[in-house]
Amino acid sequence: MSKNYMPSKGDFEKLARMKAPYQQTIDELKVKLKGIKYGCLQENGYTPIEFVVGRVKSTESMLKKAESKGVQLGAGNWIDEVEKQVKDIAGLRLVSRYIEDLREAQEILSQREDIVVEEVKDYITIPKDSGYRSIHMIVRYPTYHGAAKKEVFCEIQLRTLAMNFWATNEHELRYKYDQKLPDDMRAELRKAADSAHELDLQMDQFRREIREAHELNKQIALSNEVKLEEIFSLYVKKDYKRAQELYRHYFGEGHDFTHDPKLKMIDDLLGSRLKLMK
Ligand code: 0O2
Repeated sequence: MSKNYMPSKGDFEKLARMKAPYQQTIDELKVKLKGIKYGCLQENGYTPIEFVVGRVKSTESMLKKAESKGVQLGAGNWIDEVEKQVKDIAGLRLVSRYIEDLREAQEILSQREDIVVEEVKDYITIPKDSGYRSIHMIVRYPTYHGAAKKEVFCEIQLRTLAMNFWATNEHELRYKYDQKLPDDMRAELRKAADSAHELDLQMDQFRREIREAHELNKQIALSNEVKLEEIFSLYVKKDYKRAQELYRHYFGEGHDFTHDPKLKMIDDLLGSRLKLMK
């Protein structure tokens, strides 16, 4: 925080009021990002998003960054200036398994109508000097806080699990050493960042195979669903003989639907009734 400026009690109250729509933005966008995750899982059995976390920037960190961007704390409409200059007051982190998943998530976000992408900083293509890798998307998002509409900035960081692991460790070390990491530790961290990236590139090669397996499972589940529907419609029409024949033909005795709760329920109902019938 500024050496010369100490926010008054009134300033802290204003800053807390200013932050409220940012907290709301995080809450809303977290729900929306989880909507992408579970929608993709439902549709494809696969999601490019592993998990999402969010935070509102601490007042101290926010004022420090505002100062570094030239905001004169305490002067004129300085709180408005802080909001204009510090674009990560609301911050979300979207973590994926693979780099290609990050690109897919980035594409999905770029096409949404409820957020406007203002800027993208690609620290995967060009990592920071520390070794930090991530994609930062600065987006504009409309909140309806109270009666008024307010458009706020939000930074969405997209990281792989490996990038996130590295960044979390590095962040804590920086904190421990009060931002002044010893040179040898800085060099070791840089090496670790490159190793994490190497791992990401290796893992990307497995991604396609894993997705193909999910696609295959989806098709099997779909075709089983169609078969069960066919048997069910015969059962409803009281054509028990044909229903039994088809049931045996398609599934015999050796099928297992435990991995799919919906199919298992239908199968339990139908299978037990058909088996009881002579
Ligand atoms: P917090 O939670 O804010 O207190 P700028 O162009 O300067 O406006 P940019 O390039 O997005 O912004 O990066 P900036 O402002 O340096 O950092 C924003 C956030 O990115 C950081 O938040 C970190 O979460 C992450 N980050 C950036 N660089 C590094 C890095 O070298 N190591 C790690 N571990 N994280 C980094 P704050 O400010 O740390 O935290």
